[in-house]
Amino acid sequence: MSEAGGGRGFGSSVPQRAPWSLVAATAALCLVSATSVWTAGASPMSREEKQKLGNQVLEMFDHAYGNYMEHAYPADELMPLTCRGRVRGQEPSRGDVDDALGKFSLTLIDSLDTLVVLNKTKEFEDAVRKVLRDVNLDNDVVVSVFETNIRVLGGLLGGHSLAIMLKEKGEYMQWYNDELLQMAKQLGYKLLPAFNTTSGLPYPRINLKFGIRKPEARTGTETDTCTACAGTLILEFAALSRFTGATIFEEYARKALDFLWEKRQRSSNLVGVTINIHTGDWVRKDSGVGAGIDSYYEYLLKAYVLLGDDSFLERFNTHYDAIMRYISQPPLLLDVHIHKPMLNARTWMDALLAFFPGLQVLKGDIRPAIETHEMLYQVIKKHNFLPEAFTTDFRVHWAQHPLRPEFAESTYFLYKATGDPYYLEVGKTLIENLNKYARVPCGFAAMKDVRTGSHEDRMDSFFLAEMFKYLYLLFADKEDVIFDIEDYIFTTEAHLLPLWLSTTNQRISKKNTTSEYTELDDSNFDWTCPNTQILFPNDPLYAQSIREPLKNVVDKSCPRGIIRVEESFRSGAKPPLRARDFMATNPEHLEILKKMGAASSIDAEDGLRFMQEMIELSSQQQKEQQLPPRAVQIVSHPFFGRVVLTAGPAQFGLDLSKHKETRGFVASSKPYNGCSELTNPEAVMGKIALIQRGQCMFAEKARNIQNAGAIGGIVIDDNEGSSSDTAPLFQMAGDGKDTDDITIPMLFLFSKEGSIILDAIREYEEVEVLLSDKAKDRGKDPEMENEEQPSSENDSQNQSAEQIASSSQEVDLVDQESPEESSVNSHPESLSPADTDNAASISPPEQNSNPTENHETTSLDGECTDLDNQLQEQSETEEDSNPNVSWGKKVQPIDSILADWNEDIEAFEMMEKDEL
Ligand code: DMJ
Repeated sequence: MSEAGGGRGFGSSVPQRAPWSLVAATAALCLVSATSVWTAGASPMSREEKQKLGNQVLEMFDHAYGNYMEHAYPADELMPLTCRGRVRGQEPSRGDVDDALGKFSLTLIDSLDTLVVLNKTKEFEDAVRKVLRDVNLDNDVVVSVFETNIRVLGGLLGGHSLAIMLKEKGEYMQWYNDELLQMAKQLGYKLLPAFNTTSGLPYPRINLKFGIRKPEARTGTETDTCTACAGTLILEFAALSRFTGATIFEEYARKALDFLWEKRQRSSNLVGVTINIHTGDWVRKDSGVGAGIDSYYEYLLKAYVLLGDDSFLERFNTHYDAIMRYISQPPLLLDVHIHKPMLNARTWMDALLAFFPGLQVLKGDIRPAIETHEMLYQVIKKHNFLPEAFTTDFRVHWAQHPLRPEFAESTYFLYKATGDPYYLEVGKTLIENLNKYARVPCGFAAMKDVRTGSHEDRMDSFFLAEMFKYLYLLFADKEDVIFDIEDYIFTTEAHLLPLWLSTTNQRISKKNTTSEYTELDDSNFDWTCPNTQILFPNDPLYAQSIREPLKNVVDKSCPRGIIRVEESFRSGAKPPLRARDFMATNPEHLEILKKMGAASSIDAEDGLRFMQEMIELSSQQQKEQQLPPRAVQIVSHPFFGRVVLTAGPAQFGLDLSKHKETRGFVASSKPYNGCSELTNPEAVMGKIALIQRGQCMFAEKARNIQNAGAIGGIVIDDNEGSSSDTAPLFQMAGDGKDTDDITIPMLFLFSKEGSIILDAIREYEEVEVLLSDKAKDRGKDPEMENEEQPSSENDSQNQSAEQIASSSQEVDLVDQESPEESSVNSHPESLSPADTDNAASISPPEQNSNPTENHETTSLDGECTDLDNQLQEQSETEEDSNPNVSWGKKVQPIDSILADWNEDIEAFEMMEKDEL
């Protein structure tokens, strides 16, 4: 999401603009004054330091883009751990994520306008030539309409916008003759069949060659799409129409938006997450500002900015009012039910909502933007990155982080709005974390688990399209960018579209639906410009004063409903019983439970929320019982701790979550399956032995390598191509006997991760690894000690990575063995004697075996209110005196309560349906 330059002066720099409605335009003007006013607060950053950080961003971009071009292009994306291109169909399917890949050199197209923003004009010219020469948009591949629109159509249009700007300047791109626009138009026509529904909402997927519904298209039977998927088209489609004069694109995108608006839940003015594209029924009736809905709201406001159409602003304001009423629970943004908007639908937030503070800046509502951004920053400080989802008490819910740019985007806009150098420091932390934890010799790798620091072999194209733009612009002064960024609007993928499109080719008939909009009273605009007194009082510490109370919100958070519980205490009412606080042995709780659903509507509402939370909690508990992964980190040259592989633990041997990590050089055992006494004990003595999965129990392998003197073992899956990206991790089971004799740590790697170590051995012979529960020691990389001064060392690193890559395809095993020895897919070790089916190997890990998780259990301190303290103390006392009341031991009561209430839930769902 976003708006170029925070809108600083964008009205004045575009001469023939359609008249603006007050809100967005004046918000933009407010930002001008803010930027010039703020000088105090965090210490100002010198021009030199800003330039140094800007240069660091440039170097990082070169590392990401250079490795993509060298090792992956023309593939869609770079796989930075194995240093090769991701080609759909050649890698194990990752499900929906792969629908972004259309064999159209996605990363190159997504990077086009970033090259110009980063002042790499020559590289841009080369890149455009490559796109024109190499990219085929007619592949027989099924792609996501949404992703193709925002990344590919947006990328081509952003590239075209800057190509014509450069051509006009007279130096670069003189040969350019709208070729990118022609490609964009071709792609636009390819996407149009997706809109062939009675509702006008597009199908979620389309075959680039065969369209929809034909047998050879392999798509067109879908019934549902997400709201963001149907509502994030207008910027690209309108730009395409206005650039080319072909009005059909804008018409289709408008029609889809009109339909979504019609289908909003009329009493709450919220929209659900997924909708039936044929009937218009809401399929998922929860509503938030993150995954599934996010850019729908973004595009309403930006459509107004780009197209000057008041109806979009009115729709946005109506939704925004609802969001602030129900979803915003400062500093949290929590999903609610569209029909019962006082009812939270989740107890966790997703990382995509990090764009929202940036959108609030564009709207002109700075205070909640500062609050939410600060809360997110606290989460990042705890985990180095924003996990894909985290709970209301800031525990990790989904531990991945695919290098998403949303938080950097909001940081940029908040800096533009406030001029507070604090946001520059935030940006500096983001840069440091990316270099320290995500940078690998061949690019930047997504985090598989922010708790262990392990990587995923993935570098999404949006990392280049968005992250580097926002980080670079954060530190750039006007003269550091070769054009005026304020003449453009950012799409959701941060592609740049010129604001002059607002007055070009306006031939679309606009629906006059003003009478349908909710009358918003003045209070709706209290938090928006032009109320400069609220936004920018003459207090240079304004932003800081909003952040201050939230400084410890994550580390020292009160573990129960932060705001609403406090509020109910203040008002004298008893706080409702929350599922996470429920104790089956507490008579008061049982009494409350009985009352729920009976007497008053408030009780009934509490009851419904309780049930919802119970379901959520129960699935959360199941998740938490899943395995906390371990990490295998390659610490020797040239990896220096940069490559961290996701590993599964064993039920026996040294528990790495309780003990110090084990570090050592690796050696392959002979026989490689480790199923008999080792014939090369001298090679594995004092080392970490590599053993192949299969042919005997895991424990037997462990004993054999331990007897040979190994200090640890890594079992590598014999199932070629398996990877922790696509297969669930499991815990290596024992052999049913006493395994206390096994004292060394044992970890399991899937084949893909294992082959990274095997390839490294082939290349460098001496490979040292660290086995731990969380990656460490990254600071020891000599290159990173010099990272502020990018040097040719990078090149040598890249070269090493390249060498690994070139060898990676050839190597299967370091140690060849006879075909009989390496029988594939026979895994007796995974069968525990008590349970002989395969599931035995996937035994539940010890609960809370991950110290990070333990540590994350929030504890009260002075930051909590006294009442919260009392509540917590009470609950702690109860737990102390009755050890049987911990959640882990209450699984049965929860299950039975849920079973009893199943009927009620069904009734509730029916009720919701009726309301529609
Ligand atoms: C981007 O592709 C877009 O910003 C999209 O709207 C959602 N987020 C991803 C990156 O996280």
